Amino acid sequence: MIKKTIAQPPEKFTGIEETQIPHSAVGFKAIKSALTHIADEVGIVKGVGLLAKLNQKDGFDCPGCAWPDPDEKRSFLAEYCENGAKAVAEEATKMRVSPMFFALNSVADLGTLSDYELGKKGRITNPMYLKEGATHYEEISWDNAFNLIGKTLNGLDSPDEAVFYTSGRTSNEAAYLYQLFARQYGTNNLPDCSNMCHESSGSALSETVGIGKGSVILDDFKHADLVIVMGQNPGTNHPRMLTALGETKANGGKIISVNPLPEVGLKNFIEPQNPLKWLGNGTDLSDLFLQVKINGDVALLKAILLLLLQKEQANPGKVFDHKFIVEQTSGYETLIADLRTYNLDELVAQTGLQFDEINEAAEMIANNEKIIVCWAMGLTQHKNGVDNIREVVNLLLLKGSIGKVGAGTCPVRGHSNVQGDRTMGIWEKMPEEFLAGLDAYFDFKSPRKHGYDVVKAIDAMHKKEARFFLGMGGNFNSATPDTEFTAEALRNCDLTVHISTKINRSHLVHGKEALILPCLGRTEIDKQASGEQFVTTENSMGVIAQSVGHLTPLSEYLKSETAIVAGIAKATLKNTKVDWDALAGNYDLIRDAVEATIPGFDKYNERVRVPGGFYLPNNARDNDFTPTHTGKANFTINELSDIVLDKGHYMMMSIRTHDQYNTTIYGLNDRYRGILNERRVVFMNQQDVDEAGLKKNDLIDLISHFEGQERLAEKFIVIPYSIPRGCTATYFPEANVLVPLKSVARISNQPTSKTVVISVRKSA
Ligand SMILES: Nc1nc2c(c(=O)[nH]1)N[C@H]1C(S)=C(S)[C@@H](COP(=O)(O)OP(=O)(O)OC[C@H]3O[C@@H](n4cnc5c(=O)[nH]c(N)nc54)[C@H](O)[C@@H]3O)O[C@H]1N2
Ligand SMILES: Nc1nc2c(c(=O)[nH]1)N[C@H]1C(S)=C(S)[C@@H](COP(=O)(O)OP(=O)(O)OC[C@H]3O[C@@H](n4cnc5c(=O)[nH]c(N)nc54)[C@H](O)[C@@H]3O)O[C@H]1N2
Ligand SMILES: [Mo]
Repeated sequence: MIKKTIAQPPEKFTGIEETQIPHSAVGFKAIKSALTHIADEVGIVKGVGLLAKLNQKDGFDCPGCAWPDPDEKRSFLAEYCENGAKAVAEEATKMRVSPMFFALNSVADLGTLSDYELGKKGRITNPMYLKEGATHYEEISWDNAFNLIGKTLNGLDSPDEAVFYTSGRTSNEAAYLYQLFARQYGTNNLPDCSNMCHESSGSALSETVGIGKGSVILDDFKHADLVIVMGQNPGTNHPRMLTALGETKANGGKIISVNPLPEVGLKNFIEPQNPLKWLGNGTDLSDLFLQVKINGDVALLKAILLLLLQKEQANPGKVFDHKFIVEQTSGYETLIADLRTYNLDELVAQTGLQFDEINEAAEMIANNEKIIVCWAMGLTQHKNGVDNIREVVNLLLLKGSIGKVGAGTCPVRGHSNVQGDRTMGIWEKMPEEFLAGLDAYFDFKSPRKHGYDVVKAIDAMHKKEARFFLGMGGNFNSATPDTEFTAEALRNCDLTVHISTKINRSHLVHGKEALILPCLGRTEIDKQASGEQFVTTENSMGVIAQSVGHLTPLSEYLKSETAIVAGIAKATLKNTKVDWDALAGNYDLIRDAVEATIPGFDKYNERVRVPGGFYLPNNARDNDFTPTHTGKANFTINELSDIVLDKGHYMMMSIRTHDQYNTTIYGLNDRYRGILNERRVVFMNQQDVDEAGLKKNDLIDLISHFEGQERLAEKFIVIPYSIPRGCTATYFPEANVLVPLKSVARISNQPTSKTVVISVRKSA
């Protein structure tokens, strides 16, 4: 087994405490927690002023999740949530990581800190450089940093030896320039966090309904008869979604949640807007909770489809929308023929649920027409992640529940601009139409060979077929699977560069040489040659809106992401016809280029200046499925999960706590699951704990098994929890070392962070 290095967070035990799992999400405690983080990190006066600008039409887009803001009036308290406030606190912190800090702390010293401790050191103030063989980062000028990058890139044998990663906080303007630079340099190696996030959704939705994005808008939640929330924990990861679910309920709609865990946010919710309600009982959300086994969703959906078919036969024309099926879809007969080959009892057994529960869900679906299905990582991060979503689409198409008010697909995005970055061309395989548009406008020829996604990029760096890594945000070392393998891949590079706001583990796992380039955050004023700039983002429902920073930048040495890309491009590209200074000096010019090269951005500069922004076109929302390969919405045939657990093996999902933003650890509590002050825990079913001869709070090692290989993560505290037999849960990124790089979803090549087969043993 591979040796543990500083690529993994150290095993620091912080003194676990348990607390009662709360009855409701949000409410008074959430507001208190938000304000505590703001007061501690930013200071209360500045912090509250900042929150007043969060998600307001003249303010900045929350750097937290991609959940949309209401189109209509926005209330002061409602438009941010506890975790949005934490995201702001994290960025606007008073703490600084200066050149002095790096002089005092070697890379090895920093490696002994936990991710939580690293993050709390504060914002990076100056560009930093790690010489070959050096132990400490030292200050470097921007010009020297850009020249080093240019020299390294120009020294590679082929542009395909460079990898340009993007995390999803990058604005549309910076993302557009970044992909333009990568393509002018000569590669499509543009992997992004989306490869690990909603890639399965994009693959499934493009094929079935002709657009890789969701079809609903926020208002649809007010009109839905039924919302099904699958594999998602909105109470923690998209708290403002609870308001939308509350509206569904207030208007008489019903909610089904499908999750291996009884997540608090899906049970009950206390509105933050109305202080009079803070101490009340809140709104009950889920009408039916299906505690499915990890990876049991295809079986569950197939069982539901089979039951719907039976109900349709008993009551012809009452369950399926035949008009929609005939006019708008392709593959109905094949789907029905395939469904009939399944045995209901076998399907039910794979879900871990009772027949009656599934039948109740099928009844609710049969009796309602306007259905929204929401999902996130619980469906996408599996070997059959694409199948999960295609099966969701099968259900919606049978009901005609797409392309009309109150109905449709709702993949809930993660990073606040991950969807926009894709729209801007951050993808290793952008279609010909996009590339041709870029070529025509900028008068060059972009490469056509597909680039590396995240998994392929790691593999290429590991094989030394790629030797340069640039991260536009993110934390590549810690967010990706197979931590020690990925770390070796990064260490194989000649140069690793990170454009970051805060210090993270990827800065410590470096190539021969390394750079950290500090950038402005969304909360800060972005002043360029033509004056103060705003940037734009796209939320989960396709709204493009502006985001304006309000704080004075924390250091005079910070540059905007756009300016950094322009600096790198100028130092690298010899024959570019692009006026990089002009674009970086006035973001309106970037938006003009976007308008000219990407459909849906007509009058971009004008429309984005209207408060609230504008919607991008969405064929599925408009009930038009002609962009698919058949010209219709496609039913698909999907296979059941073929993973069979050996005796003593468990399925492990790696999930987020309530106090983290991906690899950024805000705090050590997972309040909604009753765990305080500790991250190294493993949730197990009580009967599994008993059968394994373990007890609560025992320390165990986790060993993952994949194609005859084993991977080890030591010392996790056993927590008996309400989770189906054979299922376990750990936190990301501590458990990433267990996720094998080659364990990926079919078609989308997305890492299977939620289907990891493990065994356990008592720690020595
Ligand atoms: N505060 C905060 N907000 C965030 C983030 C954050 O880290 N912190 N991250 C952002 C990002 S990038 C993303 S992608 C989203 C992530 O948002 P989520 O997808 O909600 O995040 P996860 O914690 O990965 O939770 C997945 C949920 O799926 C369930 N699940 C796991 N496996 C299965 C399964 O096989 N079937 C079913 N039905 N359910 C399953 C888990 O129990 C869990 O409730 O949140 C975004 N917002
Ligand atoms: N095991 C497991 N692994 C997972 C997941 C899982 O559920 N389980 N989820 C996956 C998912 S859904 C995702 S999206 C990825 C996330 O992968 P990434 O996006 O790569 O990771 P983050 O932790 O969000 O990145 C945090 C870093 O971004 C930098 N940063 C923050 N704000 C800014 C900014 O405004 N500009 C710039 N340039 N930098 C900034 C900071 O330095 C911070 O340390 O992880 C994936 N990995
Ligand atoms: Mo994500």
